[in-house]
Amino acid sequence: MKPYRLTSTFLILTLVLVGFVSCKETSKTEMVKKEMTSEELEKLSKQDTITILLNSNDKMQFDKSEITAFEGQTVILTLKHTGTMPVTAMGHNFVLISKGVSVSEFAKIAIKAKENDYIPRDLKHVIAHTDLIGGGDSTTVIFKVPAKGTYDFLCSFPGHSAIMKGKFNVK
Ligand SMILES: [Cu+2]
Repeated sequence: MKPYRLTSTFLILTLVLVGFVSCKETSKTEMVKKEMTSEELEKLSKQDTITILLNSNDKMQFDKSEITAFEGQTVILTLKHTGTMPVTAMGHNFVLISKGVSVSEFAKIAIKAKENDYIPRDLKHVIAHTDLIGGGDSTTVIFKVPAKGTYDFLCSFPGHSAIMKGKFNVK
């Protein structure tokens, strides 16, 4: 019985280790700043509708720091929270803000709108936003791409926009 038990203990240990390693591997949603090739941009510019998947995690990160779209296109943006933490502790949203306001200025306004999931009732600075979600959830927003230029996007959950922000480039 002894060698059998030893083998099964070893097997369980190995399984736990493998599980741990693969778990670590999948939770790696690091920031990827990938430049688009001219062919990719060309292809993108011809689409009426573009779909974007933006991942977020328990480490307070988006997986994109830059999004590119073309004026007049319709964007179907899905925000996914790949973590497990609840919305009250690690809530995320995607907010695309207008040019007249900076990320830090907007964050200061948004923090006062807790009752509205950190979206100010006055939407004058908001071009588009998703719902606020917790781990395991996803949410989609559909919006028209604004005029050419560079816009900012952020997560308006308190304290997150210092890291969770990026550029929305309209060509
Ligand atoms: Cu967030």
